[in-house]
Amino acid sequence: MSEDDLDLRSLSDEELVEQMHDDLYDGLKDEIVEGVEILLERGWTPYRVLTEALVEGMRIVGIDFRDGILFVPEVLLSANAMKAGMGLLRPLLAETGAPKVGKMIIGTVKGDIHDIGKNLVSMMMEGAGFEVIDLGINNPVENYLAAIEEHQPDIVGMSALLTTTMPYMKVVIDAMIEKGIRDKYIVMVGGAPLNEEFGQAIGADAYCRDAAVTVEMAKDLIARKHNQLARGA
Ligand code: B12
Repeated sequence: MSEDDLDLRSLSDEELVEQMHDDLYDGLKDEIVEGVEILLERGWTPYRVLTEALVEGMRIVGIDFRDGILFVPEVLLSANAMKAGMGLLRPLLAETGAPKVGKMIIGTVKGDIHDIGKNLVSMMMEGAGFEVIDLGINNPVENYLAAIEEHQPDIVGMSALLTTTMPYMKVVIDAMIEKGIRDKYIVMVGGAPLNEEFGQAIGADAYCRDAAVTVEMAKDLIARKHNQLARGA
């Protein structure tokens, strides 16, 4: 590959973003980090870099993975490159200085190791002023229950990217019901194979298709919860 001698700085914004999609596809971590740095230097907002350069690049990777053109080892490299880019953006997105609007615990459910979407949701929620406790991947129901007890969050978030792991979300919600604590918390779920209908069927308060919608929905649900509490008091 002659990518090495390509000077990313000589590219226009549009060319650079296109090059970053290619670099993400090829799992080139250093190039992704450099691309993110350049776009930020050029005055792009962290959110714009995230959505237009990284998330869009990962969308393209996802299509070729689905179609059998890319395989797990390659996608893992892409995911690592994406994470390196996200690492640079995280502190910038969280830098709002706003008072904390609520607390969320979030984790990927048992059997599932996908965490890019969950990490993105965490970043955007932090950026919107939420305190986020990230439980990581492959979480059995016990982890959620322990974290709920320890952190007393406003929101319990679950992520699943596999059709085989998404039913596990109901296991967690049912365990909350059994313990008599379900109604104390807002349960939000997400992940590519989910939809609104699924969210309702398992008894979640909300399904959100992406991180931006999650932030808006979370604010809305917290406000509603506060109103309810105020009325009840
Ligand atoms: C990257 C990736 C991987 C990486 C994961 C690396 C990592 N650290 O995450 C690796 C290579 C490890 C991997 C492994 C596997 N993968 Co995979 N993977 C993907 C891929 C290409 C992209 C996922 C991604 O990161 N998307 C980008 C993020 C930003 O989007 P997102 O996750 O959807 O998140 C957004 C929303 O969903 C939402 N959201 C997400 N979580 C939450 C949580 C809450 C609370 C809320 C409100 C919102 C929310 O907001 C997010 C941000 O906007 C998808 C393809 C796809 N189209 O999704 C396949 C995909 C999910 N994988 C798939 C498969 C089959 C697998 C494997 C089984 C492959 C194998 N044969 O081993 C393994 C499973 C391993 C396991 N046990 O989990 C299938 C699933 C098919 C199915 N119907 O179940 C997919 C759909 C690919 C395909 N079409 O075949 N994978």
